[in-house]
Amino acid sequence: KTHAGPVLELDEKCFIIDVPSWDELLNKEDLPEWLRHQASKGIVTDGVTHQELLPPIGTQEVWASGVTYFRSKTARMEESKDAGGATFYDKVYEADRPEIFFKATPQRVVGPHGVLHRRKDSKWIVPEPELTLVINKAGKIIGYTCGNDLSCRDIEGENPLYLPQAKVFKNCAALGPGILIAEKPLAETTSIACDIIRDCEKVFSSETTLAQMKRDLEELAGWLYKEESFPVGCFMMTGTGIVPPDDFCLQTDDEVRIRIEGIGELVNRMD
Ligand code: DO4
Ligand code: MG
Repeated sequence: KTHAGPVLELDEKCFIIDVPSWDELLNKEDLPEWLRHQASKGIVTDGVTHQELLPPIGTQEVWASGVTYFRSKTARMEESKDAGGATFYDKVYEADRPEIFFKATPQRVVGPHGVLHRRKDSKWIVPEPELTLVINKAGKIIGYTCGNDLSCRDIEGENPLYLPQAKVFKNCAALGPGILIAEKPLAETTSIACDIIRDCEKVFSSETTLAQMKRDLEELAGWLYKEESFPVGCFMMTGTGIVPPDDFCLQTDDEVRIRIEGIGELVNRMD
C-alpha cells in the first residue's frame, strides 16, 4: 500500500528492503544475511495482501523439468500412447539426464491472483502445481516459490514435437506468492497441494510430497546450468506430482489454488 518494491516478511513483520531491482536482489552474495541486515534497519511497512503482489520475478527466464514424479510419467504415457509415448516418457524417467524445457519469459508469467490463459485450441488444459527453484547466476538455489506449469495435455499427447505449443503461450505460467529464502534444504515431507474451485465448489483436490519426486533438486539445477549461463539467474519448475483425472479440463473462471508447505498459497483464475 505504501511501497512499490520488494518486501521482506520476517517473524510476522514486513520490512521495506533497499534494493534497486529483483535481479540485483536475487543475486546478492549471502542473501539471508543481507536480508537480516535489512530487517535490523527496522523500516517496517504495512502487511501486503496477495492481490497487491506482482510475480516475484525480474528479467529471469523460467525453465521447467518434467516427468520427475511417477504420477506424471504414467499420465503422459497414457495421453501419448498413439504417438509412441509409452517408451519415451518411461526412458526419461529412468535416464540420468532429466527432461528440461523452456517454459516462459517474465512477460508470460502472472503473479498471485493473476489471470492464466486457456488456449482455445486445446480441449484438455490442466494446472501443474510445481515447486519452483529460484537459482542465482552462480547456479545456487537461493529460494523456492510455488509455480503453475499450465499444460495442454491433448497438444502434448498428439506429438512430442508440439511440446512448446502445449506449454508456452501468453500467461502460461504463474509464480508466487513470494520467495522462501533457502537457508536449509526443504524437508522431504514438504507437501504440495492443489484445489480447483468452480462456481464456489471444489471440483478437484489432491496432494503430494517432495518425497515422491524421483530427482534431487540440486541435480535438476545442475543439469540446467550445464553448458549454459544465466546472467541474472533463473527460475526452474521441478515437475508435477499432481495430475487431475483424465476427464478434467480447466474452464473459464476456474480458480486454481496451489499450496506448498512453508512457502504459501498461489491463487489464479482462468480466462
Ligand atoms: O513432457 C512433458 C512435460 C512434463 C511436465 O511438465 C511435468 O512432468 O511436470
Ligand atoms: Mg510440468
